[in-house]
Amino acid sequence: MPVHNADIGAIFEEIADLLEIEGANPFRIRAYRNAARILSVLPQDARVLLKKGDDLTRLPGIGDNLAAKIVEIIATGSCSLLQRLHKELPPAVTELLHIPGLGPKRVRALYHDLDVQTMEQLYRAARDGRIRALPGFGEKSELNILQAVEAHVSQARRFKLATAAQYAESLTGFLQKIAGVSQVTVAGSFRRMRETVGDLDILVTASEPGVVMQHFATCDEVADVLSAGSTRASVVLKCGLQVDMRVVAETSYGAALHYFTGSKAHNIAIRRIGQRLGLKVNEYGVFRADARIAGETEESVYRAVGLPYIQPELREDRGEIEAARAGQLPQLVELADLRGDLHAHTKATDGQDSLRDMARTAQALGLEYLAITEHSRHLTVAHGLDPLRLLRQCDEIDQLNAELSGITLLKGIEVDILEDGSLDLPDEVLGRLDLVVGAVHSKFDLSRAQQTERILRAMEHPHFTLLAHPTGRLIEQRAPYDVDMLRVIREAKHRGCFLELNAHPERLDLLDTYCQMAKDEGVLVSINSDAHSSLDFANLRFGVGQARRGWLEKRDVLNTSPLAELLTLIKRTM
Ligand code: DGT
Ligand code: CA
Ligand code: CA
Repeated sequence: MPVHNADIGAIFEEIADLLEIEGANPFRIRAYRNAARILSVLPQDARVLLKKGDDLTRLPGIGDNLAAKIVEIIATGSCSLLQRLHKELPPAVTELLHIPGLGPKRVRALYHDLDVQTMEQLYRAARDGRIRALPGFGEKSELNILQAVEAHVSQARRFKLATAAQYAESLTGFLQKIAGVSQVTVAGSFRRMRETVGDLDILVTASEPGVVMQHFATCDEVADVLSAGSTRASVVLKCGLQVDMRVVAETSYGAALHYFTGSKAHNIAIRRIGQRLGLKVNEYGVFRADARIAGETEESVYRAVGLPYIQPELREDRGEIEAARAGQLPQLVELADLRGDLHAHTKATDGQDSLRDMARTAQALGLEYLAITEHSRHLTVAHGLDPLRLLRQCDEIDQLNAELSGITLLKGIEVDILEDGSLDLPDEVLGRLDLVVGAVHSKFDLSRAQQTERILRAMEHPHFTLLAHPTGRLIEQRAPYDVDMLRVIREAKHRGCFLELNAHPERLDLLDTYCQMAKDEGVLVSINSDAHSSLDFANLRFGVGQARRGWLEKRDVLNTSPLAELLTLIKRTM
């Protein structure tokens, strides 16, 4: 089985952890961490890029050294640097870093002085009172460690949707090649496009279940078989992701798909409706007494309980059943509805590709327009643009637009919203652009009132068009900043501005519940890639998934408008 990007990412993450415990150069550590993050959600397989002869240093965050390591890992499945580090420090030690309050220094001390290498040993050392005696520790920190280990053990790890997709797609391909297999579907939260996935739930129909079970357990991506029966198995992949696989009969495929897609709350609500109609709904079908009346397709299950088909992304028991009953289900937006992308970077700042390459790729994907929105000067780490460089880029865009046909580049900026709500570039410069995307990149910890004021003030700006990644959260890494989103949305309505749904797999921000709020308040949402390379447009599908979870229809999404209409919509008159 192939090495996935996420596997390479996991190796880099471990290298970074071990280097950190060793006290290596912070820049070197950060390079590995960045690369790990990027690879864990990168939609294109590095292996495939390599086979095509692509230069891996094109990937964001990948220099010559890391590119060579990727080549090595793809070729050999491991990395000599990691092996060397493992000779100095045992592998399990890095897991200790995940305990809040245990930095590299303390982990090093625990290992050297108490020979603590695993979570289990850490727990015992704390419980037995051996940690308090170490220099730099005390009774209080020992107690904290004990509690943190307990919390850590009870907390199941979740995978980002895009990371899970790397494994879901290859497992699906693997299962499809087994003789006698006809349908393979990944159900569960993955099918509902939840932003994180606890485990994968795969349904298979096959003429010979035994053959499928046999092959599945021997798939070399599998690290551990938790249980295996004649038609179901649970395994843990090497990356730690659990997979539940079931072979089901064709006649109950729809019922099984419905059941295992969930959510549990949605299922329970459907089952209750069935009960009121005197029906039993389960994973085998819909039954009246002992007679099966539905189950071959999901549609048949819904029809049996008197409802139209409900899209998986809506199945959270958040009003979809009432809407279905009232004939008011939304016609959810689809990837093919997008006509353009309003947030992208080039190598003028921290992107990887030229204006021309970005335009060509967007066009090849069927987009009609692409806004180039570099960072502004305040974001020095991204080599943000000052007025002079921005205006120079505007000239380049004019020239390129004159030359290109079928795609229009729009002139924009991702301008920093400063702490006081002012924008990082002067009015007269912003006024020369087609659109201004405003973003909070600093001071995430302001109070709710201050953060809200800051953003409202930015929106009051005459040229402000679109609020980028409105909550600032990074999935499983950084909580959203505290902001009154309803006020922000109402102000956007009042000012004629828009909100972004950033499709980057680590962001997926606007959150689904806020999409619903924006829709209710009549504010259009723009689903943008925030592409830092031409490969990143592939992330738009995750943004569309989140938008669908937020009940958005084509008409609720700004960038489903054709160019002429879009230009009217984003023209600020105030
Ligand atoms: P996850 O894996 O935590 O991201 O979320 P899910 O939704 O994939 O949950 P999972 O894997 O535990 O179960 C898959 C589906 O199976 C779930 O969405 C609904 C169904 N299911 C699981 N347990 C129950 C249950 O106790 N009752 C009902 N009605 N359905 C259940
Ligand atoms: Ca699941
Ligand atoms: Ca499951």
